Amino acid sequence: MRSIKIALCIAAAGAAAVSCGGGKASSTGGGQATELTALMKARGLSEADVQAALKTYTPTGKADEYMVFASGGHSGQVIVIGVPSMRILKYIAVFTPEPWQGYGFDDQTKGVLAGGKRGTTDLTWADTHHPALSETGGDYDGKYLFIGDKANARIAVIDLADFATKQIVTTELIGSDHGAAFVTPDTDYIVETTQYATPLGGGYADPKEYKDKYRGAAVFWRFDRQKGRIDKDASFAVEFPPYVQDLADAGKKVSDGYAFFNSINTELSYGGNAEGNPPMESGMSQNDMDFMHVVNWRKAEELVKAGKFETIAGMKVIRLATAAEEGVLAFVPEPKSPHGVDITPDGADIVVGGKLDTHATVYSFAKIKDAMANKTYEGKDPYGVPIIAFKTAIRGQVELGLGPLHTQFDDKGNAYTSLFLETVVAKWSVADLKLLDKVSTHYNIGHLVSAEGDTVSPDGRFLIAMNKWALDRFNKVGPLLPQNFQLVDLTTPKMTVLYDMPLPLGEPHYAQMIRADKLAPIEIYPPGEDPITDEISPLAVVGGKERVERKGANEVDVHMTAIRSHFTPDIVRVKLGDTVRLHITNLEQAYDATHGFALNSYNINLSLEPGEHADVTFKADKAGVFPMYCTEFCSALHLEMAGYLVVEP
Ligand code: CUK
Ligand code: CUA
Repeated sequence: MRSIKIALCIAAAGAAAVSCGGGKASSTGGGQATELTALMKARGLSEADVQAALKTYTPTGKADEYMVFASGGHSGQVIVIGVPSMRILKYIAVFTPEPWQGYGFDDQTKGVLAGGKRGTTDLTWADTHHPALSETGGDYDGKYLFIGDKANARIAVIDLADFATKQIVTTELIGSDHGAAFVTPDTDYIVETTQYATPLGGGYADPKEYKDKYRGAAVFWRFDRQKGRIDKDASFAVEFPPYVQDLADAGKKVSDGYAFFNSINTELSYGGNAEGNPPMESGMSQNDMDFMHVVNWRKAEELVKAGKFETIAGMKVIRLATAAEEGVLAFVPEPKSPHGVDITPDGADIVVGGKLDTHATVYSFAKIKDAMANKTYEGKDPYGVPIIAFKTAIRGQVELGLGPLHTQFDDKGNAYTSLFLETVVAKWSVADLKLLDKVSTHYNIGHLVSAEGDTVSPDGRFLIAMNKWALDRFNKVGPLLPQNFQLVDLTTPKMTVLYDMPLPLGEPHYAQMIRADKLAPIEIYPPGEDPITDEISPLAVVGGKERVERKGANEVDVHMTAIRSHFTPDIVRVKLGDTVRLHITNLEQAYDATHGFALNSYNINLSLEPGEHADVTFKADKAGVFPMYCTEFCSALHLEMAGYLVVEP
C-alpha cells in the first residue's frame, strides 16, 4: 500500500497543508489518509482505481488537455469530448436538425441542410463515420472539421471558430460512401470514397449487371481555405471497379500526393441470396486477397487540368481506363477482408488490418512507388488496372491476433491496432514489427484514437478504445445500450484502462483527438453576424431600428432584436395567410448571453448566440394568438422575455 499512500498524500496535499514526507505522516495527514482509505473501502475501490481517478479527475473550473471529435454514428451529429476527463462538451449539429442549436429551423441552417439534398426528399439524418480535422503540413491545425455520411454520400464542413456546420455537399455520382472524410496533408482535398457500388451518376441497372454497370469512385473535394468551403467546381473523382471500397487514408511526407483505399469484394458479389446467389457476406469473403487501391492524386489533378475527364452528374471523372493507363491507379493485394488502412507518421509505411487475418500487413510506400514508376506489375485485373505483387510491396507483417481493424500511432515509434474479435488493443513496434503489449477492452473494439494519432507528430499519451458493445459496463437502460469509450493510458509500461464512458448517441465509428491549445474558438459573433455566410447580415437589426414592414398584400418582414430581457417588438401583428419573415438579431456582446426564440404551433425554435442574426420564413396559416418566448434562462427576468404573434383572422 506504500504507493497508494503516497498518491493519497499527493491528493490530500491539494486540499490541506499536509506533510507526507519523512516516512511518518503528521496527525492531520494520517487522519486524511485514513479517511481516504475508509472511502476506498466503502466504495470498493482498488489502488489501481484510485490511480486511474487521479489521472482523469478534472476539478471544477479546470479545462481538458485534449479534445476529441467523435462521429455521432447514425444520429448524424458530432460529439465533442474532453480528455482526460471524458466530459461531453458539445454535440455539434451536422446532418440532423437539432433543437438546442436551433439547427434546421432558421433559413440559414435549413439552407445548409438543403445543400446535401439528393433528389426531392429532405434528408433528416445521416450515418456519420469518419471525422477529419483539417491539417497543415500533415498536422492538425485546429481550423476545420469534416465528416462523411455513409448513407447518403455527403460531406459536411464544420468551422472550429464557432463549432458550427457551414456546408454540406453531395454528388449524385455515387450512392454511398465510407472512406470519408480523409484530408490530404494541407487540406487541399477532402477524400470521399464509395462503399456500395451503383451505376455512376445514379440511374438503373439490374444487380446482375454489377460487373459491367456498377462502379465505385474516389471523390476529391477541393477545399478553399480562404472561403472555408468546399469548391464543388474544382473537385474531381477517379472511377474505381465495383470492389466495395472501404476505408481510405492520404499519404503524408514521403507519400504526400498519394492516397490509399481498401476494398473487400474482388469476388464482385452483389447479393441475391433469395435468387440462388451466395449471400453478400460469404460472397464477398471467398478470395484470400483483395486490392488496396493506390491513387496518385497529384497526377490525377494534372489529368483533370489537361481535360482528360468526363463529366458525370456534374462531377469531373477520370475514367477507369484513363486512370489505369496514365499511372493514376494501381492495385496491391491485401489479405483478408481488409478494413483499416493507416499511414505511419513518417509517411513511409501503410498499415492494413485484415478482419479475417491475424496480421497487420505493413506495406512500404517506397516499394509501391518504385513499382509504379518502373511498371513492375504482376498482371492486370479484369478492368485493366495494373497489379503490384504482394511480395514486392510489403515490408513485412506482424502477427497480432484475431480481427485487426484500425491502427493509431504514438511519439515513440509504436502502433496500436484494434482487434475486434479478440477485443483488445495490440501495441507493436513499427520499426521491427514486434508485438509489445495487449490490453483488454469491453467489448468488441472498433476504431481507436490516440492523441494527434493521425498526424505527422502524434502525442500518444492517451488512447480511446471505441467499443461496439457495453453489456455489463453500466446501469441497465433497456434493450438499446450506449457504446463504451474506454480511455487507455499509454504512458505506463503496460497499457491500462483508466475510464469507461458511455456514449448514448449512435455508434461513433471514429474520432480524432487534438491538443486543446490548438483550438481558438470565438466567444461571441460580431454584431449582426450571419454564422453561415460568416458576414454581417444585410438584414441585421440594430437597437432602435426594430420595425414591422408589410410588403405587398400578404408579405410581412419583422425586424426584431433580442436583449436581456425582451424582444422588440414583443407583439407581432400579421394577417391570416401572410408570409412572415422574421429577422432577429441578438444584440448581446457578452460571452454566454444566448437567447432562444420559440414560437408556439409553427415549429419555430432558434438559438441566438451573442451577436448572431437569424432569419425564419413561415406562412401564418392559422389564426389566433401564439406565445413566443426565450428558451434560455438568460436573466432573472428570463420568464418575462416573451411576447405574442397575433394572427388576425
Ligand atoms: S468503420 Cu466502424 S469500426 Cu465506418 Cu471506420 Cu471500422
Ligand atoms: Cu433571453 Cu431568456
